[in-house]
Amino acid sequence: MRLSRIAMLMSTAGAALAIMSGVALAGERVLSDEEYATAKGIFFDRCAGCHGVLRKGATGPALTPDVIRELGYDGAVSFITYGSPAGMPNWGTSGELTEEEIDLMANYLMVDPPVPPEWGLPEMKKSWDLRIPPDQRPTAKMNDYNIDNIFSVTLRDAGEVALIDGDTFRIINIIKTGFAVHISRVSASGRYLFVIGRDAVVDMIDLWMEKPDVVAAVKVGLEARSVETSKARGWEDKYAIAGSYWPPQYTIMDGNTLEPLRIVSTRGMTSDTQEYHPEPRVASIVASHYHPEFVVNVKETGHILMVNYADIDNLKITDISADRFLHDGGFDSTGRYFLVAANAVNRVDVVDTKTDEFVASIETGGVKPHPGRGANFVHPVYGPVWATSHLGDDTITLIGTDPKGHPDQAWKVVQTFQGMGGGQLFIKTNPHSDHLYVDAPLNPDPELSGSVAVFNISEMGEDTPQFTVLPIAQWAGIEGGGQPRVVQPEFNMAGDQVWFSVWNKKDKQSAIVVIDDKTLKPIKVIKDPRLITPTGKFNVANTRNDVY
Ligand code: DHE
Repeated sequence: MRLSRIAMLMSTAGAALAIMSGVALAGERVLSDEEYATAKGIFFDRCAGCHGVLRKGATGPALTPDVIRELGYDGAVSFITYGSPAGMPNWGTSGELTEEEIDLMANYLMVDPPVPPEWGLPEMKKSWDLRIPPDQRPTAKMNDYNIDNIFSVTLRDAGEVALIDGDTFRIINIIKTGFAVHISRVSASGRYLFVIGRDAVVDMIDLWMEKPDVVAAVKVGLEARSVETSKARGWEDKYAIAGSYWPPQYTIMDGNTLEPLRIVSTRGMTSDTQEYHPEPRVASIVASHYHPEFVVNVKETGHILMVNYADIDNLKITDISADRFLHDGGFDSTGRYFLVAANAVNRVDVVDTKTDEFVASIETGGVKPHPGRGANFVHPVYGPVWATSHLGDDTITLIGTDPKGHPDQAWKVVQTFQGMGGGQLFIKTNPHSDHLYVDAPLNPDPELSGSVAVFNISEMGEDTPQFTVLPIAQWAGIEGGGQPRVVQPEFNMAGDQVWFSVWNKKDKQSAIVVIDDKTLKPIKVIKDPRLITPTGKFNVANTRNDVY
């Protein structure tokens, strides 16, 4: 019998004992094997990302049995059903989980979490699928697409990406990828697209093929969120890297074949109290433009690792102590400084990718900063700034990013103002745009989660800027109901159109709405039965060049 299974039985037996000894909470019961497996699957799909596989907490609070028993069965059911303004989705009232499933989850959380197995080189090598070796791939672009304006659209619950031609709005191909695919990134040359699933499957898509498709795939763990490729001069397309949530590690792969080359564990001590953490997950990863380095952000322990890949057999890692619970982030407009949200402590940390030094830790003034990659623009009063929205409230924060031209404001909060409400996830602009877009897909109010706020950049002053609300979900004309959430604004290559996903449940209609950035009017609604749960969209040119 496998160890995890024994632990599971012991946990279940422990809960049974607790119930028999009279400390059972109203509604609490022992789950059957089948129910336990279902609950384990739901936890992996819906909860582990925020709360951790071992449930020790990160973006969301710890959910260890002691915490849940304190909260009580009814409290747990209520939280899961209605969510919270601090960013917990309303799984019940949105129709995502049924009452039975919520009952399962409340009971599942009363017992210790199962510990998943490790995943090393033998497992990775076994999973490695080099479908088309480099010497059998096209030697020139075989299609007429303007590949720089292709969008890779995450079809979350289908485990697919849709490649959509940004010039014609036509779907080029729907490609099977890892389960609950998360993000796409583009190689420095712009030829290859890398996609990572929550199940840690990396797919490499060749955009030069007549019909772009997967040429290699590998599974780097059991759960993951980030993938990136080498971008330093002389190292373009040489390596790819993927960060795993479980096991907590990162894997450097050959950039042409995805052959796994080096695996580095991130287990270790927290940066502040220097205590051991068994699950320091790898959150965002970006590629330095200055050195042959990847910037690897380790969530639970708060380390920013500058991983120098110049000599893959003798990796040199600069380990920068930062705040705990690092999550997502992006570069400033010059591509030199990387700003990353330490979301559970309401801070943004800055590192200099030229000197490999820690620059600042900034309290954002809001609850749980969540920038995506953030938004860079020139503020009429404060000069170059980088903006983040917040998951836990309606705050939008601008941070000065120009230490030479505006030294007094550099790495300080220069302005905060309000968006539509809590549950904001992504903020975006473009060098060609005068608009700043902020979504709120996790807001429990369907009116707000179906809209986006737009601010005029040139009208920003010292006073609080006002915003216009665009009813994107309404423009999509969704038939058949659901709670379609508007998520992740993404510009086209020219920076004159903005794409929004209208993300509905998997058995409901979803859509992509494209607006004209100047007039703020819809110019296209892309609907197709194959567009199941669209979320992130990654324009090749913007993603490749870190334009946001
Ligand atoms: Fe994401 C980026 C993790 C939930 C859509 N998400 C990221 C990154 C991380 C992350 C670490 C940064 C990757 C990088 O830059 O290398 N996301 C997590 C979670 O742990 C979390 C909170 C819970 C989970 O279970 O996964 C989570 N994310 C979501 C969603 O529910 C979203 C809204 C829909 C979906 O597709 O799953 C979602 N995450 C995104 C998107 C990005 C992202 C669209 C990339 C934004 C960008 O502009 O680069």
